[in-house]
Amino acid sequence: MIRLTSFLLLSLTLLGWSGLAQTGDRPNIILIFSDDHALRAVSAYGDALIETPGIDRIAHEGMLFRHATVTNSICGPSRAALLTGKFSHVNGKFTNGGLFDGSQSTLPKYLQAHGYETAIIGKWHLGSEPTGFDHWDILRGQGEYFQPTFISARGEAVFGGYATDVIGRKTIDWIERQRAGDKPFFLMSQHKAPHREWFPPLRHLNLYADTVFPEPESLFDTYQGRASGAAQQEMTLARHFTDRDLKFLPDEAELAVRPDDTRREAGWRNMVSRLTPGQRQAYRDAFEQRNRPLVEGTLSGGDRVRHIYQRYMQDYLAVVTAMDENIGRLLDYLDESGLAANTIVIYTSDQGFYLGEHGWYDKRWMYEESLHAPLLVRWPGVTAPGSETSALIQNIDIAPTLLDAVGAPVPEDMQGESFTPFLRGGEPAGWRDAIYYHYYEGPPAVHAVPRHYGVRSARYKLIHYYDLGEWELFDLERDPDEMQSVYGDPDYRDVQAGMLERLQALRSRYGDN
Ligand code: SGN
Ligand code: CA
Repeated sequence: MIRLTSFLLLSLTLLGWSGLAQTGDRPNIILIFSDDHALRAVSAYGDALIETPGIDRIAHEGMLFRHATVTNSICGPSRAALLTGKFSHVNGKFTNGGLFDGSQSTLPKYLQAHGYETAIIGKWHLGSEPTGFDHWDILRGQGEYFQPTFISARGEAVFGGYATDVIGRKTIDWIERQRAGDKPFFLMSQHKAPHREWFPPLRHLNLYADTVFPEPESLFDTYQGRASGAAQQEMTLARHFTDRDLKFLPDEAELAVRPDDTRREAGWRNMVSRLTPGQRQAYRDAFEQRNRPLVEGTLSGGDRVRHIYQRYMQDYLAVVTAMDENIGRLLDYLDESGLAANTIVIYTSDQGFYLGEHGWYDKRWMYEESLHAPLLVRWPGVTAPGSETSALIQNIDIAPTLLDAVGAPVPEDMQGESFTPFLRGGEPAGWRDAIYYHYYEGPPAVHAVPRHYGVRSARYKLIHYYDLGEWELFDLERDPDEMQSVYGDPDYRDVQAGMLERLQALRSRYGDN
């Protein structure tokens, strides 16, 4: 792997160096990116709640990463980390608020300089206008599930249909008809799915209506044995799951946004008003009976939470299924068009998600479910089909990996590492033995998860909630569900000291002060 300073890179580009790289062997790259996709909702990971044959194909024909982690488990910051190959404190995108500084050097810009045609379609959610893309066609803000508004260089336009299908169609359409085609391409196909409030397409409204999903063991977590933040968050199925999440649709007369609506209420009314009256009726028909025990209050305590959990899974997983169908369709298209053999396909998400573990939905924590994201890579002729690794990977590694994979120099200031050696079947010596994490969107932001940073090794995890002055230490081998912190436990004195040292070493290595 070659590393060059960004200054040198830019100079080479200005000198027309990129124009020399006109060989035919640079593969196309398609990065399929979703929003909030938990590993337990990808069947390739095993023990999953549903089958995802489309996504699984990428694993069966490529490599599955068991420990792909994010640097900051929230939407905008994850996307910024992926684009720049840098932590939030370096790329400046700490929370979902504020704009991403698009003047920075990013993966698509480096690929452009390397002779690639670049495009992004779907959810962007970085506030500022995309830079580094020859073509961009993005959802406005969080985006809507039905009849979504897209923004492109030509302005705003509403597209009829279900967002996941629209993004799937636009993706294939760009590859087939819109791109110039005289260069290899880099395409980011980015789904809104399966983000809250998990609106399934009409064809799947009842898909899982009769399925009883297994409950996670920690569904009724009491948050003993951990720092105080775990009990004080606002993301429980029991107390914070809303009528919106259950799909209690407002009456037709209540759809218009009102002056006194909060941002969230306005967002909800906008979302619902995007459905046609017929679609809203189909929603009411599908969910009325299933929601009745909750409306009528006939359930209480654990039974009520169990019912909410099942309702949550029905919708979340139906949304995943629709996305999986579109991913399957894209892979079929690559086969039919003959592009598959010379195209790297990656599937990942901006982070994981809680599917009832600890009694929760949402993400943000450094705990396993939201720290991990699915990561599957198919690189025909290079990566062995059906291979997998447990190496500790981070989302900041994706940019250096892709540059390395196509023979482009990896800029020196990227903080991630290329994991192409794993994709080529090797086990590189000296690969990182711990990852660093920092989450910044503390209370009063939605879900009230305290700010924290931490380190995770293959076996242990140390977390510091610095606003609370509290710590947690988990032994993931003995306590994979992270139910009992052993911070301060004399049996773990040496482990704790070692992890503290590693944390400090990583903070100083990455310059997070
Ligand atoms: C919305 C959601 C939250 C979610 C954030 C961030 N509420 O505010 O539940 O945590 O987005 O999500 S909603 O009722 O409006 O859906 S992120 O993926 O964009 O980071
Ligand atoms: Ca997200």
